[in-house]
Amino acid sequence: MQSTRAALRSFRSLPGPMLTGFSAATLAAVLAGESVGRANRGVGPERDIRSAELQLRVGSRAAEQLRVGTAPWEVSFTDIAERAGLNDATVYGGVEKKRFIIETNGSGVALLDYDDDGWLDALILSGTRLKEGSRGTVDFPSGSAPTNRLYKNRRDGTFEDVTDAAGLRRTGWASGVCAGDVDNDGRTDLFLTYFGENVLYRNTGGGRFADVTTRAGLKADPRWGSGCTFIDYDRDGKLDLFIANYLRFELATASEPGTGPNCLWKGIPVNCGPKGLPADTNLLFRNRGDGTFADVSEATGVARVQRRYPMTALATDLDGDRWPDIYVACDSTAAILYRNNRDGTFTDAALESGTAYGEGGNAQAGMGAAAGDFNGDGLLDLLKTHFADDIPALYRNLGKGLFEDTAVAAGLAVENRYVEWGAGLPDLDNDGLQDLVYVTGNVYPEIERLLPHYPHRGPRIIFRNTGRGTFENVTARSGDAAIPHSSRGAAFGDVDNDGDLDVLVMNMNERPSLLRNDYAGGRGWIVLRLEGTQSNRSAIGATVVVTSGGLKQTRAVLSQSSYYSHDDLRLHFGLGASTQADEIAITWPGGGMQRLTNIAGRRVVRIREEPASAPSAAHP
Ligand SMILES: [Ca+2]
Ligand SMILES: [Ca+2]
Ligand SMILES: [Ca+2]
Ligand SMILES: [Ca+2]
Repeated sequence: MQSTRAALRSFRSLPGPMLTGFSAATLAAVLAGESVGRANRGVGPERDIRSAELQLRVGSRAAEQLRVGTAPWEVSFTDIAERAGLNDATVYGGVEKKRFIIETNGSGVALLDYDDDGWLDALILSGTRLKEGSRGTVDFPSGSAPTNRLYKNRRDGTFEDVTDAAGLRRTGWASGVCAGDVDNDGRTDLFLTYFGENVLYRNTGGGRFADVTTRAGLKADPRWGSGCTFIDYDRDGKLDLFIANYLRFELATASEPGTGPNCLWKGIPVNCGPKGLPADTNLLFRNRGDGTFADVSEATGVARVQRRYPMTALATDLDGDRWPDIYVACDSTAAILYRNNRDGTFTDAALESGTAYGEGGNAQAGMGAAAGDFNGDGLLDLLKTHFADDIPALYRNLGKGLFEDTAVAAGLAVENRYVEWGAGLPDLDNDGLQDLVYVTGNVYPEIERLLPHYPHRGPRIIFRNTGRGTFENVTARSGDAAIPHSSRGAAFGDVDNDGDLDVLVMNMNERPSLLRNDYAGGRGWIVLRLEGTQSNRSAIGATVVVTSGGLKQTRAVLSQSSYYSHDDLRLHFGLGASTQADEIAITWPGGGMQRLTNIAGRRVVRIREEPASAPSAAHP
């Protein structure tokens, strides 16, 4: 960090013509990347500056090109949900008015191949609705109560509703979904959180799931489950389970809209909270390997973190020590980074890592979280979405567990009218540069009549990665992505197996959107399907660096990210002009490393963990 600061100081004193079109923060980002990357080799600030100067010469020309909007964008989305048969409207509280906070947060979605036929299936979680003027739930006619829906991919652009056949019909206030193979039998299992009782579904094969919550020892008093993620925190090859709890909420005694300082937005009466409502604590369960889990929330220090409103959870190694950490986006409070201490305990390192707050040191309303490598340096960066009047945080990974919010420098400050939810860093045009997507929707539908600047429904915001550490808002050039909805969860995966990433989106009180990517260019791609042997079989927690044509990209196999959602476990990489991945470097969740070279693209490559890569390769 010292060398970064020194380089910045020197750089700011340089004469000016090169600086046209760049903010000081952008320069800082360019420079910091250089000096941090070089720090280990003891190269001083002078060389950093020359190198940054070179980058700027190139960058200025490109910035000029961007200003006149000549850069082609070959991605367009078509919402195929209706024609594909994803027609069941989600029910989530009031449509035009939200009386209580439980009606506002909505739920996640998942893209998973539950029947292992190589085609992604779609899971959409649902809530329910309160009776008008009452605190009781609507009495839906028998068989028509809202439920989570599982749609099987028929491989022809259409889907079949298999909710009942799969045993997944369930009515309640669902929040999040996380997925992983908890019993290492090769079938992906599911955990769902609720305002109510959470559920563990074991995938029993034959297209069916069984509710094993009680047998697994996970039956508990109702709380408000929010984010969740499977994580093998002790690296024994068995997936453990982290569960976030949003806050403590009692519907029977909850305050009515407008009845206190935390029940107003811009002076207008709205549903109360989260501020003013009591916080809860988070949970961690260790997988005993016999189908049951032990509550280790206290012993691991997970429950020690208090006074937060935790939402989406994301587990991966964030500080490069090959032990998985947990990042939790928290509403209206500091985010949590549970750093894995490698001894069965966690410490909240969000503050010291730079990921607790925004650029200005302020607490933000964290909703969604995503991990990716936007600047291609081989380190996983973090994206976190927030409330209206705010922009997402883009935490650039500086290495060694340190991050810096570069959202403004990266060009994300061009839009702030919308509440931001599900998010990701997918490479939508296969150019090897990870693009940036978030979906939007206000939590106060009744506001837009009075304040049209804050619409109930918002577009899905699409930013393309320019390759220079910045993003360009291409929403208006991305087809149906711009059609407004009040969205929450979003999941990324290649639903039609044509080599580009599609997006499944949860819409409040509407059918979901299935945004088919109609990418028209011919760039290469590769999809990696990882299978752990020593490590957990679904490889949750693995990190992969793909090098192709001089570009480096990093991705992690995640159990949850975006907003309460689950992406395809297979990792997609754009290859640009290359036809192959020159190198694939995998860090398995058990800590072992594996390298493959010259792997041909335009296909799904299945990679099994080599026994030789087992935990001996890891350092403590
Ligand atoms: Ca399938
Ligand atoms: Ca399983
Ligand atoms: Ca891209
Ligand atoms: Ca596709």
